[in-house]
Amino acid sequence: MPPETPPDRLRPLRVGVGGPVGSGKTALVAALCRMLAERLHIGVVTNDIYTTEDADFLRSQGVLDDNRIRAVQTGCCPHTAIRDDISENLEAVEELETRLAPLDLVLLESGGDNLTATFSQGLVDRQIFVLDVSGGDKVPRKGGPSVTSADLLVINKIDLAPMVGADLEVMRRDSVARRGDRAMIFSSLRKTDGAGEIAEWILSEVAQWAKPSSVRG
Ligand SMILES: Nc1nc2c(ncn2[C@@H]2O[C@H](COP(=O)(O)OP(=O)(O)OP(=O)(O)O)[C@@H](O)[C@H]2O)c(=O)[nH]1
Ligand SMILES: [Mg+2]
Repeated sequence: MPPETPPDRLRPLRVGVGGPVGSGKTALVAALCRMLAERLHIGVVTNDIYTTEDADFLRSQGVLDDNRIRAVQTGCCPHTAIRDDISENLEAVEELETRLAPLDLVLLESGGDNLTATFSQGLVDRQIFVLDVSGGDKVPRKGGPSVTSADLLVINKIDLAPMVGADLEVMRRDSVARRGDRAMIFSSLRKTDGAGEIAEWILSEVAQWAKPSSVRG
């Protein structure tokens, strides 16, 4: 059985998952739900511009009970709905948190966007930015607020690196130059355990979030 949410925190950890179109955000959310659903109570909010495609996909994969997944149709640029007018996303997150209480973790996937996209700190507590190698190994070097300041940078689809001529060492070097010692993980979500390291990162953040404030580092 997943643990009870500790009384110290009034709500679960909210983690935003952003990144360019098709980089693997939904694949990551699906993998995390599969790996963590027995240990944590999880809710998911997805964002698409015109459809409910990502929520439909997650439901079709059976990664969580259907009622734990909510779709927001932004109808506008993805970053607008996660940064400028967060009201619809906040309503969806709060509805899940109330209806499914107690939750440990809410994953909120942004619609695919560009390197300027970041989540409002009023909406999420941690941000994961997902790049993939097929955009070219120059992308971390291009920087931007997400590459620079996301709590975790994921560089996904490393199985495709030889096919697209992406040099992972260049990506690592440029990420470190932009981010210093902030977390960065390479992944291939084609592999069954491809999100293992990312799941460990989430578990550690949830544990830190749930600690009594007297011992929180
Ligand atoms: N080869 C390979 N394909 C991947 C990997 N991760 C995801 N994909 C595939 O990439 C495609 C896009 O993945 P999604 O998870 O839908 O990407 P997304 O970022 O959610 O896309 P949008 O929400 O449309 O921006 C899908 O066909 C995935 O199966 C990976 O690590 N390796
Ligand atoms: Mg998606």
